[in-house]
Amino acid sequence: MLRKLFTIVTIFASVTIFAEKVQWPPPPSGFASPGHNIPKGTLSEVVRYPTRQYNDQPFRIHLPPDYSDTREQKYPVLYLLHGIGGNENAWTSNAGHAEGNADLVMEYLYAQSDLNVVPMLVVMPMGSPDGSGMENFAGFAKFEDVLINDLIPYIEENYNASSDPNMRAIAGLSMGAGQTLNFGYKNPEVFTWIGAFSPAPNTTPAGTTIRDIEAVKSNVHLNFLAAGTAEGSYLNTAQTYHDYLQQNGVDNLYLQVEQELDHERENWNRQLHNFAQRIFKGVTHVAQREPLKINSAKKQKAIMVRNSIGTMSGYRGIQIIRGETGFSATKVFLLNGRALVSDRPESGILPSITREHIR
Ligand code: FER
Repeated sequence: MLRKLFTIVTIFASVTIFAEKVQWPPPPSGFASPGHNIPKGTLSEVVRYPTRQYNDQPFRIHLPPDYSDTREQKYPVLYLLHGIGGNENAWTSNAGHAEGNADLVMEYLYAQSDLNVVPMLVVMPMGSPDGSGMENFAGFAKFEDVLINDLIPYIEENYNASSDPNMRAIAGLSMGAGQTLNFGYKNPEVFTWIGAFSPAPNTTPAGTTIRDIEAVKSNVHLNFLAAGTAEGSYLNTAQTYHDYLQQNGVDNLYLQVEQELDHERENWNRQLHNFAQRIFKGVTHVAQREPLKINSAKKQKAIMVRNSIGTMSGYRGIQIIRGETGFSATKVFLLNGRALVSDRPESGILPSITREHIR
């Protein structure tokens, strides 16, 4: 009886601590407007990166004030995805009918010294690589492979960006929130901070997406869902996803409900404000951490990869982050295991992966 009571109390405590249905107040007015006396970051023009299947694809990137290409500590990266009618310009202020003002929201946040926001790169890509998403949504699904295997390696190669999964976040609005949930929870060894703002009703159910709930629990540092009370089916989608995570014991879980906000820019700017100030905190670099958990079903695959390592790249189960010529690489990580094998640039030699790395 006592034990039962203890269990109930424990469950109750963990629910109240972690699975909060939060009601953070709206940010101060001006949080998404140009600040006159605050340091500016750098918002790039459109940059194009090569993909294996879809030619060159566009993104824009926001660099924090004082970004340094040579800073020893590499920057964390937030991949920020747009809605169904958007493109690589949708999250930025000079886009006319912007869905959000990520550059201004970030600069405001950095200027609030009490918040200690971690300076980060915010990458805003086009999320439908063949443009077909508008007709049948299929294009948005194709972006998973492009994001993980083309864009992320490009960013880590061309900016002073960390390739530590603990330093990689994914977030988005509406259709981009659907992508965030579909890609993020399927790949919790790639993305470890997840934010879905007004997720689209066609988001794949959590029970279908999540392949390894234990990996989600051990890897993902922040599970953030949000929607406005005037949004109907989007709020319902956020609530349903939240409930699944909660029922399956996922903590660090938040559902932010915005009073009276609809499917609108103010809503998404607020969610970026709420999300970005909480990410990349409280984790040490992967080099100092235990390997990401990998379950036994996946171990076999990883070992197989090791045996064929000299002959391939982009193999399912392993990702070569910084390929040089041939199969030389500076960083390699198992898609299904805790990353990082070597931090040293080693020309011509792949760092060997041993059982140590995939336990
Ligand atoms: C839906 C599928 C996608 C839907 C909305 C979306 C309302 C996406 C909306 C957006 O990106 O703004 O069924 O129904």
